[in-house]
Amino acid sequence: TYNVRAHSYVVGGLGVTGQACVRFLKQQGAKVKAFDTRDTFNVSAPLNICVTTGTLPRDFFAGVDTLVLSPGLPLNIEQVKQAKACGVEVIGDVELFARLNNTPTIGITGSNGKTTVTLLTTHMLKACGYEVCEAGNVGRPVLETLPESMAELETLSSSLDVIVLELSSFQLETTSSLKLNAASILNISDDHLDRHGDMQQYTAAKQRIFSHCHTAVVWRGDKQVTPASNCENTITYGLDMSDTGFGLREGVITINGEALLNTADIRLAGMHNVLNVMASLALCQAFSTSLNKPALLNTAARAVASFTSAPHRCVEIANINGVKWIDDSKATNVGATIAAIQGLAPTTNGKIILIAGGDSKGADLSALKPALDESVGEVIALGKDAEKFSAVFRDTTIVASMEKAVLAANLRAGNGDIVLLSPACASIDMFKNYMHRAQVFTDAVTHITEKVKFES
Ligand code: UMA
Ligand code: ADP
Repeated sequence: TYNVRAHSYVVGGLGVTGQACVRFLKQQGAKVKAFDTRDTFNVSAPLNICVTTGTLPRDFFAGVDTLVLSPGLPLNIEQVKQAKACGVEVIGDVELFARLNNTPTIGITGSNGKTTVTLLTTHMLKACGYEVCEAGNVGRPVLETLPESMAELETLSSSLDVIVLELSSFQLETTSSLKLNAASILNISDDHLDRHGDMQQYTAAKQRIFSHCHTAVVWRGDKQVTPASNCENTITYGLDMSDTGFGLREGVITINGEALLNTADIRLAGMHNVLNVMASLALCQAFSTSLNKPALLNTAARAVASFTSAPHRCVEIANINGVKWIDDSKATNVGATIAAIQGLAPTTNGKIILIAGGDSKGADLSALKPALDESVGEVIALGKDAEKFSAVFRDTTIVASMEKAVLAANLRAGNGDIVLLSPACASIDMFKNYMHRAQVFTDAVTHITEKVKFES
């Protein structure tokens, strides 16, 4: 077994992940120091270790075995090169977790739907009576799911029955020994190419989720999500009728051809969410078969009715004079925005006004064109890559701020229309994060609501 105490670590980056790594390693009695590439950063509690910023001294990695690198830091930075040149092993927090974890674990990756499927799968397993915890890219660093003391780690004791991990391509890139009872790549569309170079490398990072996986959950709609490595078992799902795995027949989700769940019971909008529900059901099924536990599909299916969307994912925030204002700020890539447009278009007789833009992370926006041409009346674009929208859609107006975008949308929207904030881009060029972008949007919309009240 892997012995943390026997190693000397450097933690690279002191965001949420890095701080959790330092706390964990110190608790286990390992030797640890850290660097951050930024001059200033915030820590939630004093770390009481040596932290170096900027360029590292030449002997920084002397005597160090392992660099635990934060997911936000690319592998090609100078500090990582320096570590590798000194023979230091470079891993991420998920790999460290993998070497120590003994609790059955489910892994979820994909360009879109990860958080929804992670939270829904967790919700279903809870309903089935399991002690379950979600972690990873969803927000809670994975190391926080391990038992606190070395003694507990060694006696394999954990209070959890199952851990549900949301895994980003950044986290998978540095992971090699993660054993999963069930895993899925939900879908693959253009994202994070500024980090991964091209689609092939981005897909390869995601495929690492299947390296040591018992049962793969596979969407029939895209060949790229089929495991490249051998898994013992496969469960498939898709929106077609199918006698095996999960399928759809006249608005009813089926399992091996038998009716399981009416889609009318799903409280999330759009066909992409029907896929997310199927993926979650399939992961629960895969988890129970991997451990020879009793089937739990009916209980899991019943739990869908009590699951509502996580914030900032296609949520209606206001309805002013017959205009619906929708916050889909979490749509940080093209695939998510296409899903939002296609999911909402059938729900309106009016037009969709799309507020989009930000940092496109090197993405090709032309994939948006068919959805825009088919269902969007106007685009109001903002941020670093606003002009890229003008290139794919004729009726694009560029504005300088979110407040101006909301004012422009309000001028153009009439009864029955939808104003959709679904940026297809990251927020970091103008906002702290996608939550902050949503807040500025909501405040601007509230401002309009108040004006309407005042005037009438
Ligand atoms: N940074 C530096 N220098 C450093 C350290 C960080 O410049 O030395 C910058 C990074 O380039 C990045 C930011 O700081 O812009 C945050 O990076 P980080 O690695 O410190 O991030 P954490 O705070 O540890 O949060 C990470 C995930 N963030 C990223 O992968 C960017 C969180 O996912 C995740 O919830 C958390 O670990 C716990 O596991 C967020 C995310 O945006 C939600 N993920 C991306 C996505 O979903 O698209 C991948
Ligand atoms: P992630 O964690 O992968 O970013 P989320 O569940 O947070 O995924 O959803 C992010 C965005 O993607 C939201 O805008 C949501 O409407 C959209 N989305 C969710 N599921 C899917 C899917 N299966 N296919 C395409 N888009 C999706």
